[in-house]
Amino acid sequence: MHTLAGNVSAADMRVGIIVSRWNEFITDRLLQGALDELRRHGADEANITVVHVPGSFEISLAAKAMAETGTYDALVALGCVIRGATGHYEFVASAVTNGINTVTLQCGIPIGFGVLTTETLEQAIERAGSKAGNKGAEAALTAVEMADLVRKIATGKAK
Ligand code: INI
Repeated sequence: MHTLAGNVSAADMRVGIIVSRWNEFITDRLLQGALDELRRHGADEANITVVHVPGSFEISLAAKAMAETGTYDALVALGCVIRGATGHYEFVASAVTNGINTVTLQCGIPIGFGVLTTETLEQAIERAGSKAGNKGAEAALTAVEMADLVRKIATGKAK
């Protein structure tokens, strides 16, 4: 039997982070969480690139452009869409979700999904480094694990 699973070492990973400026109070905390998690898992600072986009709607295009350079092992998408604060919540939330899914499948690159879609600002705060953890950190770690797993699947080697 062969068993393959991804490790969470970021030591040799080139990671791109796309972060939205909308609700920056929240997304900056997601970014700090992601960076902290990558550092704690051995990432080399020189191998991390942070790209800022206006809103969550723009994340997918930036992710696609980064994926197409072929210079990243993993991407992390960070944004925050709050229902109470926007009439077009559903459109922005579904566009970024579907867009990221399309990029990850079409380009074959893992993308950690750290886009908060919440009812209220309070829920967003909870997920950005308070009682519900930091979804930016979780997304970064997931992206690293998946990048390692994809490598292993491609080579058929467990290490
Ligand atoms: N973008 C977000 O990331 N979060 C939001 O809550 C939000 N609201 O409230 O509208 C939002 N809108 C901007 C959108 O992502 C685009 O940047 C904009 O529509 C221009 O394309």
